Amino acid sequence: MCDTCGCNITSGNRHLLQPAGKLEKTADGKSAVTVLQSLLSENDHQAMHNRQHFDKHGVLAINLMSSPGSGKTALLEATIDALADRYRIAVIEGDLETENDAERIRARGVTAIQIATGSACHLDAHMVHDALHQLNLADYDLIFIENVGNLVCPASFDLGHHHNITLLSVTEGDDKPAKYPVMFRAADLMLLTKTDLLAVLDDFDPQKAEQCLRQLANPAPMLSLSATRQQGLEAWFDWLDDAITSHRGRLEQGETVVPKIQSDGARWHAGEPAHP
Ligand SMILES: Nc1nc2c(ncn2[C@@H]2O[C@H](COP(=O)(O)OP(=O)(O)OP(=O)(O)O)[C@@H](O)[C@H]2O)c(=O)[nH]1
Ligand SMILES: [Zn+2]
Ligand SMILES: [Zn+2]
Ligand SMILES: [Zn+2]
Repeated sequence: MCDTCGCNITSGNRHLLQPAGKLEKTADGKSAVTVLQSLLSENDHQAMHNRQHFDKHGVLAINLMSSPGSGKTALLEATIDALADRYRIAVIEGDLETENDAERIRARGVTAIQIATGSACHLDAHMVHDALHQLNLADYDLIFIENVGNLVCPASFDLGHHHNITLLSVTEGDDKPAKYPVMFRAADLMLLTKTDLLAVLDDFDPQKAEQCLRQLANPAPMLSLSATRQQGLEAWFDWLDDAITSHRGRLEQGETVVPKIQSDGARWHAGEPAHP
């Protein structure tokens, strides 16, 4: 459980806690809560730095979040197949272990950097910084960051990206936004995935899924698609076109956009009780 696991101590920021590290415990002792909160604030600094890297090169960075297996990599495969001629795309992949997803992306002819988080259930800004320094950002228009499959923690960490997209596959149940509000509140776009399976599911109601999103006071659009059957992809591509055009417009005005970060999840990571 994230209220006690300290899962925001990762290989990217552990040095801050070590002897002579910025957040090393003082002799009188800092509480674990203070240390974990300080780690989140260090993460925010790093994220700002990452966003400056992206913005300097006119790159739009998108964070994909969802449960394990809801179709993030399949969506990226279909998107690359359709848009690799229109945009220069790279992918940063986060999983606990394996290069599997990065290999699937590379098989499409696109550069992919795999981050193995080990035990951490989310990506953080330090890990993404290591990955983006392995890319020549001038070579790309669009960078997707596929976060670790987890419906809570990834929404608590700014990675330096611009937009959050939350996927909900139809096999997960239409009440997921109500039950796991943290990630769905953070979404700039909700993608209902694997809709080809609706024909064999008798209890998933897309309207109810959208209602649950609205009950979180999130006005983000919901798009329905099937990546493997190539259905509903045009509306998703249109959304991406608009997002890239808007981002370029903002950059010309010297502006950027910061994604929504959900402090509920941060509260759990900071070691406070989830149910006061
Ligand atoms: N029927 C159907 N299956 C799909 C669709 N998209 C993905 N799948 C299947 O769902 C499984 C998981 O898909 P992935 O794309 O690997 O899911 P993921 O979200 O990247 O998974 P993690 O990275 O492990 O979190 C695979 O067997 C896919 O073939 C879809 O649109 N329709
Ligand atoms: Zn966690
Ligand atoms: Zn994946
Ligand atoms: Zn840097």
